[in-house]
Amino acid sequence: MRSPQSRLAAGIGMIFLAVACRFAAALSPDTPSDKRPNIILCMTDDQGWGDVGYNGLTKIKTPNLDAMAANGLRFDRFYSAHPSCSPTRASVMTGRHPYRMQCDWPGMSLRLQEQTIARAVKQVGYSTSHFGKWHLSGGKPGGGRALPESDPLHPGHFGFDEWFTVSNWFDTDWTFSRNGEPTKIEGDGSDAIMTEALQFIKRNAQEKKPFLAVIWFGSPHVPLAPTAADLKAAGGSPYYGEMVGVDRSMGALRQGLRKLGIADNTMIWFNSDNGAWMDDTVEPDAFGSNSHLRGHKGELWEGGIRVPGIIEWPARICKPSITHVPAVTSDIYPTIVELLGIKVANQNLPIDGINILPLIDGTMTERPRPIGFWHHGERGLQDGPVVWSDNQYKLHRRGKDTYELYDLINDISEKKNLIDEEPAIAATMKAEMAAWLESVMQSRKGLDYLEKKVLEPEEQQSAGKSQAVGNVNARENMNGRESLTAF
Ligand SMILES: [Ca+2]
Repeated sequence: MRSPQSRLAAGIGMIFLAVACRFAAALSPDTPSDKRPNIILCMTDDQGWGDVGYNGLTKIKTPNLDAMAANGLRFDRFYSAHPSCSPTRASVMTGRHPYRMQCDWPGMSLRLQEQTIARAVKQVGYSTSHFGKWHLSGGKPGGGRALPESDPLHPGHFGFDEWFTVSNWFDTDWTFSRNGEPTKIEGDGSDAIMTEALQFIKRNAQEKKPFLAVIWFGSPHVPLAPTAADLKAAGGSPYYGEMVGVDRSMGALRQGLRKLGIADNTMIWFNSDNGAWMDDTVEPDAFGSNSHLRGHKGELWEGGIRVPGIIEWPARICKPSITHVPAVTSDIYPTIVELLGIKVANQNLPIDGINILPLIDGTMTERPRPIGFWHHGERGLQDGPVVWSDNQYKLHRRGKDTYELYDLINDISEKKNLIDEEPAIAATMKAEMAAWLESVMQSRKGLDYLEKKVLEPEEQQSAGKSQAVGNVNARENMNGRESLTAF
């Protein structure tokens, strides 16, 4: 039995906890900068749902990701907006489905006419920086190149003050671009970008300036080239050797934040960009695990799009929990914009994501609207698979007029097609899916932009500049278009 003193101490502790939570809750454009939360968006490359200790991984331990999950909000149903790389990245940047901006495949670029999360947070005084894999500048496929200052689509053109970036994946002993300057870093690639990110974080913490750090790992994507020590720690598995580096880096980040005294009011959002890639011709699980989920990277089965997802933010998430409410990478933009009370001038609508602050606060028990997924088919977009997924049911258009329906609550592995058993549910979802597809097709033509068209690449350069200036002066420049917060 606890003594009155220890009960009193526990009570005081609870009061402090409650105060800490309220401290972060009320934000407006006038909130002083030292009270604004820092935001860190971390994303792995091709990590499967089952590639983390808390989801049953036993090949290696992931103590730091497990600790984050145990201390924050752990998503059982976090989705990448697309089953592949660049398109999901575009959704993180914009809150919109990547097909609205024709970012259809890995290696395709982001349009400068889009608003980005970096441009938005700069409007309320945030420092912004990108670290690691960018993959939104188009160009040649293959290993990540150090983007030159002359690249028209490097992160600096999308609102990032600083960048330590490569065009695509990277591994051990890699050459990154520090704001356009090639810089070779020996050792593990995840350690390299996290060391650089911590320097940016430290500088801003010392200046008491809030920041956005976007940290996009190149692991555990192929080719698999972990350090010798990480390979050994993973029992000889190159894939899991890369995951050892990711987990260690996340530990360094959490420890660094604590050391700087800013861990409490820093939101760390961690997720993967698509499910693990599988190849039936090689040893099972050589490229990761989607656990009991069907399918893999490149498919709209759950294994291609349901990924590890965690938000750790002690000042606001006072009570750690696991949520089964679906969330998606497109939610990141509207959530942060709403959190910081930003009125984005000339916001391109529609936004596909939703503000999930109520989920973070524990008051959202169901997702208010479904999530749409779309993937190119062999003969083009119209031929490709489409998914319309709500809290329970998932409608999967597998071919032109071929639909399947799954109950994700009772059939997580998508084994039983209910299309004939639930005609009313299928009909409603088909109609909603058709309307969403039509809306995406309109966006592709550029109808969401001020110019009502997609500009030519050279014209986009100046659009990017005016978009950035527009955001900086947004509070003076609101011109009557609907703001994001009204959406
Ligand atoms: Ca990927």
